[in-house]
Amino acid sequence: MLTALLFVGPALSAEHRILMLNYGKDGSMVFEPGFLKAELGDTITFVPENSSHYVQSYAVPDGATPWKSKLDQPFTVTVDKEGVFLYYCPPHLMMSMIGVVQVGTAINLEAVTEKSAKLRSKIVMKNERLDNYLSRIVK
Ligand SMILES: [Cu+2]
Repeated sequence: MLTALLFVGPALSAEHRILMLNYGKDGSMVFEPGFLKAELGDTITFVPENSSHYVQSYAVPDGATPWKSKLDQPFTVTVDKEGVFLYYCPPHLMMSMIGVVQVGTAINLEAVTEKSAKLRSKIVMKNERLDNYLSRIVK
């Protein structure tokens, strides 16, 4: 059993990249892609293509490890729990530099929706971006 898991593990897990950009296809101060569907065990690397960005998780599934990267440094996380991760770039939160990663099933959707309402009060520009990403969560 263990051997089988070790054998199939690497073949199934994907490596994703999310760029931290001053300008992307969703506008200025943006993660790209801002919504990502991943599977348990995948790795995600946040790549600071432009400077003055970092990433911090805001809502994570129960038991998941929160994220916090260093300014201007690439940051790799292996997603260790199923559910929705909502995150943002602290210096640009008010400009809607936020993102959503869904890992497997959105088991914590209710909690994320509740927390996102609190996050919304800190956003000054491009409020529709959060709704756009949340609407892409597969229920
Ligand atoms: Cu930023």
